[in-house]
Amino acid sequence: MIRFTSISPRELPFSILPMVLLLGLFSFQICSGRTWTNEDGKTAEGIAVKIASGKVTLLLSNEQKVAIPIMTLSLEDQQFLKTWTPKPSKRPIQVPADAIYHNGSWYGVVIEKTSWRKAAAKAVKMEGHLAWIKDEETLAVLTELAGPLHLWLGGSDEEVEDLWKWTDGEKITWFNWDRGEPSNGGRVEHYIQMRTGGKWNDLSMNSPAPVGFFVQWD
Ligand SMILES: [Ca+2]
Repeated sequence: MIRFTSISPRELPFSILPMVLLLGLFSFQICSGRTWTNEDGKTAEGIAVKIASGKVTLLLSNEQKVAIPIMTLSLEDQQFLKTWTPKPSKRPIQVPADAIYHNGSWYGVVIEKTSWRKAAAKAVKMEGHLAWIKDEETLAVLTELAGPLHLWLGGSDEEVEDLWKWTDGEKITWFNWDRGEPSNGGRVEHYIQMRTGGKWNDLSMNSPAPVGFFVQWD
């Protein structure tokens, strides 16, 4: 059961209204949001900032974020989302200026030869994480971002052989392995790299092949 926070303008205290109007001058995106309706007829004002795994993340006008299964929205809202591309929110301070925005996340490349583990730690230190690729669209974005570079991604099967997970613990169900991969060469290839053309390969922790890594900020 999905419940929207009830925030219809009628229920806002009068004292808040001038503030909302004032904020409107500075935060165009929030106020240009739409009214979303769920299957129970409940409504919420907000903007969609991300679409992933069948869910849309709404930034409500009270600044709460909620992830809602798209199937539970009204047909009109579902139709709207089919032709809509999430707009970037303001670039967070920790995200480098040359990072690119896609569907609710920012992506950057760090050129530095390092082990998968150290790359993962560095990405976290940068207040992000090694990038995850969970759909075709993100693959296309990162393939272009990488150009000819071989880079680490945030996925491994180091815990259980052939049980691939992203570093958020999510089981990987969509892959883009290169031909003949994953090969688990020497039985020590447990970490995913992206090759030129966006194809994936499993490599050992200290493989010298990647020249750097992708960082993702959500
Ligand atoms: Ca391999």
